[in-house]
Order: sequence, then structure tokens, then C-alpha cells
Amino acid sequence: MSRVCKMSKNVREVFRLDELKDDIRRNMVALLGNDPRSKRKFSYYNALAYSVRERLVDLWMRTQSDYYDSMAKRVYYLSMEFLPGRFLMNYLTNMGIVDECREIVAELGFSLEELEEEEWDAGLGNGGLGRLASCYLDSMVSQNIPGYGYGILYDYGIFYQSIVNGNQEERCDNWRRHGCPWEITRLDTLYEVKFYGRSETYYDSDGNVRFRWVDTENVMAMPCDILIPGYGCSHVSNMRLWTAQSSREFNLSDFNRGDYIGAMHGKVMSENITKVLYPNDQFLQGMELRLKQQYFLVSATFQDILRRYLKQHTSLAALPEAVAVQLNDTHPAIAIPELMRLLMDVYGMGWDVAWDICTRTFAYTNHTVLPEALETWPVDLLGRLLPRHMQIIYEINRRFLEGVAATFPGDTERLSRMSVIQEEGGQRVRMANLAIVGSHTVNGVAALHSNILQTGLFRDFHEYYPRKIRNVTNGVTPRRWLMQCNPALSRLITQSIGPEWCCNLEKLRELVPLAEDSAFRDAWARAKLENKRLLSRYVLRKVQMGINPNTLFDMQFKRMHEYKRQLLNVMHVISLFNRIKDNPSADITPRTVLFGGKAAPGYYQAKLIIRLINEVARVVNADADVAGRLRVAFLPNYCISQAEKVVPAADLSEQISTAGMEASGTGNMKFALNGALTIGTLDGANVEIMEEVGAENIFIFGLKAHEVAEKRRSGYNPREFYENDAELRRVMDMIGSGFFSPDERGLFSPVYDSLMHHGDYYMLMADYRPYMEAQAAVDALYLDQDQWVRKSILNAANMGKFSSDRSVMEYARGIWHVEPLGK
Ligand code: 8GP
Repeated sequence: MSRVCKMSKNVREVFRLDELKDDIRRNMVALLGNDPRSKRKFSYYNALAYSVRERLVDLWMRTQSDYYDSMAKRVYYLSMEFLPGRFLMNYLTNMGIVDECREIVAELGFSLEELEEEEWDAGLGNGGLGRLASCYLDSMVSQNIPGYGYGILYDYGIFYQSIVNGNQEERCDNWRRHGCPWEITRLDTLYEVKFYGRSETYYDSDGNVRFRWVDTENVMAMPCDILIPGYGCSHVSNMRLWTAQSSREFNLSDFNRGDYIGAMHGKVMSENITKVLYPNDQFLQGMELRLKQQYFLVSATFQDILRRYLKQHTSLAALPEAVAVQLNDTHPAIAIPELMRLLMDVYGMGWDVAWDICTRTFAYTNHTVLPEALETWPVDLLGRLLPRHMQIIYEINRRFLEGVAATFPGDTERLSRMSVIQEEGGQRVRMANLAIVGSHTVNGVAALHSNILQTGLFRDFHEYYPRKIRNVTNGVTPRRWLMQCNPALSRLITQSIGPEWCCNLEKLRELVPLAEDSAFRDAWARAKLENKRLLSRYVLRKVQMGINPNTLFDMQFKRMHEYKRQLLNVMHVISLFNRIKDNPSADITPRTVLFGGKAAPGYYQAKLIIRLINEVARVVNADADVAGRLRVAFLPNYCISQAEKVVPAADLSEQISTAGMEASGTGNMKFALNGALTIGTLDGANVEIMEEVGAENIFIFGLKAHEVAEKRRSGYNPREFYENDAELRRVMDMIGSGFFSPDERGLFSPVYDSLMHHGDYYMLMADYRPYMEAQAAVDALYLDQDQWVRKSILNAANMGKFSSDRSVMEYARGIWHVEPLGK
């Protein structure tokens, strides 16, 4: 076992907690230049952060030398997005020093929670894909898998959302404006990244034709490390995020010509590469700058990977035995031609040897089947920005299609479907096809999704490479998503079954018998109520609205997208409203329906649905008949730190996407882990959640994925549902006629039209009645609190499978072929 592990035995000694208070004061002065007598929370947060960070640097260095000494195979997780949120409490949780730290901070006159609130979220991602990457880093390091995250340090993360007159407004997220104490900037490490220019042939000394990439415009990449502590601090890893710096020669030549402004312009332009995260979730915006960002990440990362590798190896032939690269979606897939280029043009290998190394190094994860999210780049653009890569892609494709043609002679349609180059509508590079061809393994993120990849989206590839496409169901880290975000419940669980659950989530199963213990159920219900009270206070602060913790908290928090069907939820709310208005004395289960989520700034329909939610909320919340029974709120700026408040307080988790469209979902896992019951379709990981918790403990409704596909084929008629269902008709008419927008009657016509006149692509009309019935079952069950709490316990108890520790071990054993160090 490593030294690091042994050290974690005596936390107080290892982390020098007796000196922490003095260190905080010292950092107030030495690093921040502040008077420790000042009571500025922000300064104290920073001083605490630096003091915590410096305790980990030593462990990080030991971890790195452990990796080095053991010559362990390393995993590189390449992702354009990471969504870590706040770091402070995560560091303290994983170091196991939350309580000690709380005492020390109290002695300085603060509560830990108020200092925690001083931190800005690191919002370097859009949603599920980025958060998954962060959960995986936590699980990798906690299980001693030698790995690193590689990404981009955007100056501006995902935009800050505010709601003004019911509409989403975006403000830029200048999250590092006041500095970020977690970053360790490596000013002395710079790599050159090339763009544009041309590919030139020449003859080497043996008379072979070779290629080189010349006349390029260069930008420098500088790394910034953020430490990732493992739980129990067995190891400390890091994510390495790149920032763009202008290249020196580039400036100097312009300066020498006396063109100061020209030089500065070039500098600003090149540094723009890492300025801003593209805010689209599952929608490709084919901008040149985005492709530049992708190549910037890939080029800098591979220089770093090869530098580290070559410190311990003399030949690149063994690269796949020492390095596993996971491509988080196709965004970093340009890494495939980049590694080919490096191996051939820089290290002089021939095609076949280089290709063999390449395909044994890469694996690719697909996160969506939505066609509008699948990346394709115009050949013109890619060829201009990365001319040598374009050549290599053509050659990869030529050889690949030769193989396909040999296996399926005469099947030209198959060839054109599988080609890396799409011909129709102007030539484009299909990045998914490139990623499949260049990887040894491709995986989907839930069983249903992987099955859809095999039989639908990537069917041709599955026929050609029958063992390449597999499943690894997503997971979430129990450290952040239970231990840290839900102290009340965590305490109860630990008191009842001991602390091992946070490293072995399957242990939660020991809670199953406790569901029959009424004292335990009471304690469980008290923890939930405490969390609901905390959230109510937050809601009051955020949107000046009082909500009643004794009502059913019904939550839908996720990106705004038509396929996620927030609109279906709104239709249920409107139906409840109508029922109460029709019969004001009816006995109904009081509910608070909460929404949160960002819409891509250019996604008109999603923004209109935000507006609809807010207008419906206005009408419902102002109605005297409804008071005390139904309340609706949209919480602005959903982000990780908000999720940490929302998730523990949920009674009901809305996971209601059109079946076949949500690849996995991870919010569904977080909510159920915290004791929410799920209402959902058989989509993504909901299917597996149902298998684990039991069909009697989840509210499943609606069309199944194959039925959706079948209906699309056979012709779907949404009007039929409108005509045959009076309650649905009334809801639709209210939306369409301007009931919720009296000053602008046509405001919601596009919402009405999308369902009634434009084919209702996501089949809300078909699923409305089954959804209403499932919601009625929810209402009935909630009235029987004993049963509800029992099911809540059984949900959490059966979520063991959905730990990201399990997912990461599946990747490690089945895809990366790495073992935990020291085991
Ligand atoms: C998301 C999926 O929508 C979600 O179901 C899944 O849980 C999550 O990835 C993690 O696997 N997909 C994306 O965020 C995504 O595809 N983003 C697009 C930009 C590719």
C-alpha cells in the first residue's frame, strides 16, 4: 500500500489541523494583503481555501511519484467540459475534516456555511456531460486509478441566468474575476499549438516521402492545475486545464515592424481561444472558434502526455500499454488524426504501426442520439484550420472503406452511410464515425442508450465491429451527492449502518430492513423535512416566495430542452389548477412544483417554455382558491451549488423525457439517492433505476422507446388526443388562447402550434393521460406518509449500482485495462 494511504490514518496530524487557524491568519496577510482583524467573509474564504490547498500539495506530489515509481498505466479523460461546482466543501469532505474545520472557522467568528457561500461555482460545462466528467475524476482518484482530467480553463463559464419579467436573460459568468484560490498556474510550462498553414511533402534521408505542417499561426497553451482529492485522501490527482497565451515570436515580428496595434490584435485574438464556453447543450454550433478550442485542448494535452510518457520510455511502440485516452463525446476526437500526425510526421513511424498504436489508445463515449448534437465539420473549414489533419482523415477513411467494401461487396449505400466524409449538402467530416473507427471501444451511457446505438444510430458499425460498441451505465459520486450535500441524511445513514457506504454504495442495501422500523422512518422523514425547510429559506431569499415544507416538493431541474418535456409538467400543473378552480373544496394533495434549468441562448422554444412556466406560476400563485394547495416557482440560475440544495429536499423527481431520447440522465440518480421517488418514462437510466428499486417503488408511465419509434413510422396524430380528451383540450386551449398571457394573447402560440400543428415530435399529447394517471398515484401515495417514507428509504437503499465508483471500475477493467494502484 502506498505511503499516502498510510498517512490518511491520523487526519489531525497529517493535515496539521492544530496549525490551521494560524495558517488562515498568515494567508490573510501574506497572500491576500488583508488585515486579519477585518471580518470580510470573502477574504476569510480565500485564506481558508489557500490553507486547505497547501495541505494537499504535498499529497499530490507523493501521489505523482507513486504513479511514476510504479510505472502505472495512466488514464487521460479528455473533455471540453468539467462541471465541478464549488471546491471548498468537497476538499473538506474528501479530506474528512469538515467538523474540525467548522470549529476552527467558528473560533475565527464565522460559520463554515457562510464562507462556503462566498465561492463561485466553476461552471466549465453545460450539464450532464460535464458533471459526469467531474464525478469520474472523484471516483478515479478515490479508487487509486491513476488518471487525470484534461480540459479548458474558460474565462467565462456557463452564463448566469436571471429571470426578468418571466424571461431568461443571460449575463456573462466572470467566475475568476476575484481570483480562484484552487488554481495552480504553471507559468513555466508552455506548449505551442499550431493552426492554419499547409501540409508540405519532402523526402527524408532514406528517400521516403514525408509530410510536415508549415507556415502555421501559433498559440501557446499554459496549464493550470486544480487538485482533486480522493475520498480519505488516499491519493490526490488533478485536472489540467489549458489557457491560451499569445505566442512570443508572433508578437515580436509584428513589434519589430513597428506595428504595435497589429501585434496586440494578434495577441488578443489568440487569447480568445479559451475565453468562453459554448453554451449549447446538445446542439452543434459549427463555429471556427469552437473547432479551434477542440484542437487546442487536444494538441496541448498530447504534448503533455507524450512528454510524461517519454520520461520513462524510449520508444512510442508501447504507448497503449502505458496510456489510455477516453474521449468524452466527439469533441476531442480530432485527437485521433493528431496522434497519427505526431507518430508519423514527428516520430517517423509508418502508417500501419501508427494506426495500430492509435486504435489501441483511444476509447470514445457517446452521450446523445439527438441528430442536431452530432458533430460534423465542413471539410473546407477543417482543411483550412488543420490541413494536415484533413489529409490524414481522408486516408483513415480510404483505408476504412476499403475494409467495409471487402466485407459487404457492392453495398454502396452502406459505404456512404459509414463514410467519415458526408457527401450530401457539401462535404463534412462526421466526427462520430471518425471516433468509432479510431477507437478500440465505444460506449453508450445506459443500457437502453447503448442498445439504441447498436441497433439504431451506429447499427452499421455494430455489424462491422460486433464487439466494439458496449455499455457503461453512468453514475454519480456519493461523496458530493449524498455525504456533502445532505448531511442530515448522511448522519442518519452512518448511525444506522456505519460509514462504509460512501466508498461502497452497495452497502446502502442494509437500509432495506430499516424501512420496516417506524422509528427509523420517523428519523428519515425528519431529515427530509429539515432539508425542505432549508430549501424553503433559500427559495424565499432567491425569489421572494414563501413555500410550505409540508407540501409535496415536486422537482424538475435540468437543462431546458423540448425532449426533456418540462412542458408536459406544466400541462399537469395547469390541469391541477383547473381541477381546483372547478371544485375549490376538493381534497387534493398540496404540492409545490419547482423548476430550474438554463436554455441555450439561441433556443427560442426552450426560452418560451421558461416564460410559460413563469406566467403559469404568476396565475396559479395569485389565485385565492388555489392558495395552500398548489404553488409553482422557477428558480433562476440552476448550477451545481443550487443542485446541492435542491436535490436533498425533493419528494418527487421528474424524469419525463420522451422514451429513447435521454441517453442516461444523472439527476435521476442524485434525486433517488437522496430519497426522492421518481416519476418517469422508461428512458435512459430510469429503466435500470426501476430494475434496482422495484417497479412498485417508482411511477413509470408513457410510451416506451420502441413504441415511440413505431408511432413515428406509422404516422402519429396528436390531434386525436386533443379531440378525445376534454381535460387535455382545455389545457391546450388555455395555452393557445393567451389565458396565461392576457397582455400578449399570441405569446404562447408557438408552444401550442408545436404540439397541435407541427407534429408534436416529442409526443407530449400521447403521454399526457398516462402522466396524469401516474401523478394521481403520486398524490394518493403521498397522503399515506408511512408508505411514502418506506418507499423513499427503499429508493435510496437500492441505488448502490449508480455510484460513479462502479462506473469507473467498469471502464478501468473493461476498457482502460488499468488496476487500482496498491491493490
Ligand atoms: C448528456 C445526456 O443528455 C444525459 O442523458 C447523460 O446523462 C449525460 O450526457 C452524461 O452521460 N449529454 C450531453 O450532455 C451531451 O450530449 N452534450 C452534447 C454536447 C454533446
